[in-house]
Amino acid sequence: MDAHPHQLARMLDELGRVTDEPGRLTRTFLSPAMERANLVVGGWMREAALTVREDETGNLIGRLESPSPGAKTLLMGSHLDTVRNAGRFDGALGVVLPIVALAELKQRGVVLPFHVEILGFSEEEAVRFTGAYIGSKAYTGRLRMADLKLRDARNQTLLDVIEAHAEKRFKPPRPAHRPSNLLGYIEVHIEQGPVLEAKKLAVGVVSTIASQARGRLTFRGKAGHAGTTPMNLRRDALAGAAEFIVFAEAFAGARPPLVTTVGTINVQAGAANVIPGEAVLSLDVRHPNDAICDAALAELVRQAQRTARRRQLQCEWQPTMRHQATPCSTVLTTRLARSVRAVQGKSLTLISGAGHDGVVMASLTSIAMLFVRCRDGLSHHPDEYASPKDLEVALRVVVDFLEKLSADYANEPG
Ligand code: HGY
Ligand code: MN
Ligand code: MN
Repeated sequence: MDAHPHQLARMLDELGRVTDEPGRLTRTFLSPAMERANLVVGGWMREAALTVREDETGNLIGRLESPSPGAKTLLMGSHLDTVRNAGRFDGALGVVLPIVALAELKQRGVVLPFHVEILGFSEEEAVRFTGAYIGSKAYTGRLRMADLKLRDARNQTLLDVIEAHAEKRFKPPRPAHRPSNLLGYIEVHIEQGPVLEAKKLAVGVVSTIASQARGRLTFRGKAGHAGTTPMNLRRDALAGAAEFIVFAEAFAGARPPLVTTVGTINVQAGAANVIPGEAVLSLDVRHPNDAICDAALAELVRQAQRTARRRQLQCEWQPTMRHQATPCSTVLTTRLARSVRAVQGKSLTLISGAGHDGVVMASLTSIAMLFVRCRDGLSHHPDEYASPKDLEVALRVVVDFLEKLSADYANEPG
């Protein structure tokens, strides 16, 4: 793995071609493409002299032992799964960049005084199973029996899928490390937003990962014949859902930086000549502040119920995910910002509207995030793009961070 400036870009291009869906990038939990991705990234980890293992939930774990056995461990990583028709940087960047950084330090003969573990989490995007963060929850010992009952579109439970993959019985694992043995977790990720581009900066650091609530809203009415049922006698579930979707958009639009998204809708009977008897939609609500996120969600659900009553529909809300706003560690983020300034001249601190594995890793250790500019702030889209130049800046920052951390650690390993 040569430290060619475009090496990182080329690796992400290659990994971006590992997909479950020919013609577009989709990798979902424990899918064939995820297995191939683990083989490709695991090979790069081995080239960088890491030992490589995969845990029962498909997390890829590369470890570089320091010569001092009693040393602490620095964790770095992100997720290797993707949304449907994804970009090639979301998640993958945070796994591949640290590998290239360690390979470069190795080439320069630098021996780190602490262990490093690079993590490729097996599921962050909640595409196959709602609830998200299966990989980092397993790694931090936060996977619960209730999670194992989640069902995918083929009605398979998470437990079935894990046991079929692991070819043995599975129960939620304990944390991979004791907090006292860890130096922290660093996640490099594209910003997936417009701020760095607007500020003409390649990289920045994250203060907080926004509060996030997700769930399912079901509107139930009465199916009927599209040709013979007068409009005033209908109880059209999809029309009720549509009225709610427009309300939710306007509600958030009037309250920035609140954001609400209806990303999926499932209509029954789903035929052109049948009045929809049921419409099930996903609702994703986010805000940097937990209380405002909670209040907004409550008002949106109340509005859905008011709309349903007026249209003689039923309406049911089922929460599927709730993550509080997650502050990054000031100490670790200050260290990271110091390296950003050393490489870029100045740093910028921003809030992450996107969720990240750091939300879960924060339950185990201090976290810090390095954001990398992406064109037009576009993500969760095949045109997602971070330039080789910006990738190189991020790589320089991480190498500088590791060098400075080793110098400090060597003096006070405590
Ligand atoms: O939805 C998110 O914020 C992340 O991309 N999973
Ligand atoms: Mn994502
Ligand atoms: Mn991501």
